[in-house]
Amino acid sequence: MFESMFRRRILDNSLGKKSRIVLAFDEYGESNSVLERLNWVCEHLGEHLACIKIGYPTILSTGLSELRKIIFRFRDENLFMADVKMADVAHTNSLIARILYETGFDAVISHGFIGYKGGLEGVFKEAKELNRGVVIVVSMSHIGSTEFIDPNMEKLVQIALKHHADGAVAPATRTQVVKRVREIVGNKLLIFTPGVGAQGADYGSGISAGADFEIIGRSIMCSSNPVEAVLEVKKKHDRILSCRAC
Ligand code: BMP
Repeated sequence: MFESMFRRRILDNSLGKKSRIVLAFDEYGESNSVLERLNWVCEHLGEHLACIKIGYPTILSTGLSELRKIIFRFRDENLFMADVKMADVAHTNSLIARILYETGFDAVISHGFIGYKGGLEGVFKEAKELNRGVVIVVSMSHIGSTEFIDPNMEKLVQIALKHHADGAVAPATRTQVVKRVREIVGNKLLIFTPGVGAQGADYGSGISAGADFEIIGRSIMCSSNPVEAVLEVKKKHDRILSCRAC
């Protein structure tokens, strides 16, 4: 199976750091304090994280040029994923993806429901040219996902597979969806599961359902001791993974 650079790097990182955690960094507010917080995360939590996912609240607070400096400072030991859930026409998606990859992001998240022709193709084109990652949302952790997205989940997974995405986002809050995605994709896609912690799913619920990674934000970032919180999650994941191996 063809292994993209992002897939290889995140799996190596995960193995080396013994971590299935993708930290959702969604800090916002005054630019310098957000940047300082990100710097702190890279220095103190980075050794325990498979990847750092940065979302709109942060990107809109800091802008890209300062963010770029931090990403470039820490990118040898850390992976960075831009969570902008693209959902535009190909030309615009292509510009957004290029700007984010040039900022140093290793992967971008895009919605799948826009379809490939004239939509997702812009993202895949940039990813291919710059050898970076694409992760497709196939189901979401909030209940509204069952209205429009989930009835099309299997088609979204097929688009991700057909165009060689690196991974899919599926909800730890509805583990039957994660299990079904795993049944369809085998080991061809990495599965990233948000919804753990602050949104109510237990630590480890995504991994137990067959996901590769859990996306976790507030329950780590808002805890009084984020390092301890990360270590607690890792312990939970270790227990589940060692049971899976027996
Ligand atoms: P938290 O653990 O604080 O709820 O953060 C979850 C993160 O995952 C947020 O960055 C959110 O935007 C993202 N996310 C989600 O919660 N549900 C989805 O279906 C897809 C996401 O990317």
